[in-house]
Amino acid sequence: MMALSGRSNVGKSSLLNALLKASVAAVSRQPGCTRTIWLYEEKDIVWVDMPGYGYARISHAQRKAWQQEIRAFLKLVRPFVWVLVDSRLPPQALDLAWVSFLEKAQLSYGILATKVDDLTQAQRHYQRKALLENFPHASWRGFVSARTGEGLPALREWIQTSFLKHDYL
Ligand SMILES: Nc1nc2c(ncn2[C@@H]2O[C@H](COP(=O)(O)OP(=O)(O)O)[C@@H](O)[C@H]2O)c(=O)[nH]1
Ligand SMILES: [Mg+2]
Repeated sequence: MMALSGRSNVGKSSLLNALLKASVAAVSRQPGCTRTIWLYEEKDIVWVDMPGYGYARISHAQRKAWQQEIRAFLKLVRPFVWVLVDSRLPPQALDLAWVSFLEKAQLSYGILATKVDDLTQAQRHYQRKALLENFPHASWRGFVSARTGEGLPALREWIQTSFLKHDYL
């Protein structure tokens, strides 16, 4: 099982759509569109789409309730967790805080830097180094674009050759 986590609007639902090659996950320009935990079954993997963190326009109480639900779900079910970060931004405090929660809960995780179609080659080079420096304990790190499909073959390759063959399941 693999769960997609990350700030609202980082591209979780879009990436899931691109991976599953079907418009199954709700995608919206409006943050906070994914309002519950969704499960999608692929051949060997169950994918989890979840509400994002850090969306300011829902009530504090609602956000807190989602966060508690998500944390409880992850601790109980213990999926591999993908942390999606926006490749166009420097590392965000919320992302670093989320990773430290995952590490404390001893959940395995990987980093996917989204929307790489918006980066120049020089920016990719710079961001690649930043990802390694900021997330040294991630099982895997990669750039992806739901829009162009860039990075998806490498991601699938890692899932097939490392994840599914080892003891993450
Ligand atoms: N340029 C670019 N935009 C993207 C990409 N993936 C998603 N987006 C846009 O980012 C916004 C949020 O996407 P969504 O998948 O709903 O994010 P979520 O809130 O994390 O589930 C939408 O406007 C998407 O069109 C991508 O690969 N490249
Ligand atoms: Mg979503």
